[in-house]
Amino acid sequence: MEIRNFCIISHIDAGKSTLADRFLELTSAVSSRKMRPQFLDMMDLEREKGITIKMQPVRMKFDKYILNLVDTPGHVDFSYEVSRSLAAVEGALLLIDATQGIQAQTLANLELAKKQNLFIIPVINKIDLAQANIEQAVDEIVKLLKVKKEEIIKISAKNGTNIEQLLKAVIDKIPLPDIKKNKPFRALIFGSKYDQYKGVIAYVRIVDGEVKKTDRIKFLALKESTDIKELGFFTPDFVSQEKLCAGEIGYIATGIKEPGKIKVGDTVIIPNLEQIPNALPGYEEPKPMVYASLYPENPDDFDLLKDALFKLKLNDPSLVFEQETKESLGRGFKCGFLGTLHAEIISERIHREFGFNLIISSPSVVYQVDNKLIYSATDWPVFPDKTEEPWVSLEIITPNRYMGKIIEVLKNLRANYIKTDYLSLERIILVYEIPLREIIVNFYDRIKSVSQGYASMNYKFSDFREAELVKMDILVAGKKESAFSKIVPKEKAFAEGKVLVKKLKETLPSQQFSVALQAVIGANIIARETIRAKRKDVTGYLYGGDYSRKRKLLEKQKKGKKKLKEKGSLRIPSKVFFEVFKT
Ligand SMILES: Nc1nc2c(ncn2[C@@H]2O[C@H](COP(=O)(O)OP(=O)(O)OP(=O)(O)O)[C@@H](O)[C@H]2O)c(=O)[nH]1
Ligand SMILES: [Mg+2]
Repeated sequence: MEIRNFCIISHIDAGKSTLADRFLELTSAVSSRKMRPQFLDMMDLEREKGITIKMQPVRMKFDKYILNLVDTPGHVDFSYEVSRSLAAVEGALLLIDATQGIQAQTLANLELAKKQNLFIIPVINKIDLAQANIEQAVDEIVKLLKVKKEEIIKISAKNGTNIEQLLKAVIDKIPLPDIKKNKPFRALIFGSKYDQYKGVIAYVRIVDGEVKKTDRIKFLALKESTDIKELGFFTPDFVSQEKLCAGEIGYIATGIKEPGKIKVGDTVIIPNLEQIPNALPGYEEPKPMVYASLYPENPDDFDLLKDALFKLKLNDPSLVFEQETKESLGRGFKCGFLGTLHAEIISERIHREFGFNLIISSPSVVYQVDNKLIYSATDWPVFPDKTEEPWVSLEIITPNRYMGKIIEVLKNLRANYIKTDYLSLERIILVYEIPLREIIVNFYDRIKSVSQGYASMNYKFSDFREAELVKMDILVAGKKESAFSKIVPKEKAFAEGKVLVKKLKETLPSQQFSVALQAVIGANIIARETIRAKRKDVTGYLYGGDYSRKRKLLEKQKKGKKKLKEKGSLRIPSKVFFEVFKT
């Protein structure tokens, strides 16, 4: 049987997972009884949020062909998933939403696919919608990919229009895997997952030779050897087989229980072969630019947190972490993420999949102080000499008519205008450079809202530049809550301090006593708010004018409040941290 390996790439929401559904139906890979929309979004979190977070391989059969499809996420925070998927396939379907045209991640993912020399099939989706502008999308694609109009396939993934035509194009146009017979076994690990019973499961693309269930395998970079517990392919469930051959995509369950022993990007070989093959090109390590500290709400859960992070890293190699200790919070981890959605998803997964609550510190970018990288406000020196922050090059794609409003948003954000490129007569790419911290929280939502959902953005790290930065601390009832500490540009300190204490006031539940909220820089208070005491009506049941008894009760309440305050028994619920960081 002949093999075709391909993935679907696009901007978020263009309909990749919906298209995968139609392929699964057409090839009868999933029974109609089990079918549900976005079938490959198997995590609860993916279904709730309506977005793909993990890439998902699945094997289908059509005529005499084996088709391995990899569905990928579209959100920029998960682009490492896309780049890993691309190394396992020979071709990509580049999906363009007909109501949106080319979007920022269309360009970014296309660039990744081109780097891998993949064959690209351009596809316009959502042609069923009244607001679809198919002609404009065609023009943009022709210009971008230098293809003929006729090569673009127009579909509706939702209604199932032209899906068979597309599948035939996959078979006709996407190159066969380059299989050289009789070469020693080599496979690339492009993903992995932890399973309680099967240990670490490596997702592999077999490049050369074959591997049998009974073989002993070795990971080249980490020099670890193991017997195989099980191997097979995805339907998308794991289906056990006797062997996997060159060109196939599948999994190898290793039985290894220690997560650090297997690495995505590593090459798998069979060790006792006479000739030891070379390592395959792995992946560039992702560079997290957004950092936040994670602490268990209950300090006794530290070991659970550690275990959770190691296991999640198997499923998500873009996560990085390092242990740290803070006086008020105990032991926790400084974690690096590819963006704030990534941080939110990881925290949520820890909570759900490992069952305990977390405190997360204010997400922050990486700073450079006196030529050293600083990942957390806690590590900020008292008297820094030279402070620098990361800048990115930012691309915003938008219809012309929203250009003014977008420029208005950028005006307040220390951004420098670079240039405007044209995708078509009506749509442009605005290029800016801007400090990363200005865009990690809320920025995308604002751009989306001023453009009625039509603008999209992408950014790339460019360099560190000098800036006047200071550390702002937050005192809650006089006590420093280091999870709220933040590095801010000096010129913005007042404004940001004010917003932060106000937000805290809105989100912190009121207490028996009044609570002062202060933003400070060193010894200077730059903003303050007070949460008024919640006065429980201890006198309510008294009738008439028994004034002395009433006073006595109030006195007693006052004393109680004082006691509470002295003990500092104010507990900040973890949801307050998430709320506050959305400012
Ligand atoms: N009208 C219409 N809606 C579609 C079509 N294809 C997908 N959608 C809708 O578009 C939304 C996003 O679809 P998904 O399949 O989740 O998109 P995706 O590209 O997988 O999204 P991410 O994985 O998060 O990047 C859903 O509400 C789909 O129902 C289509 O052909 N026509
Ligand atoms: Mg999806």
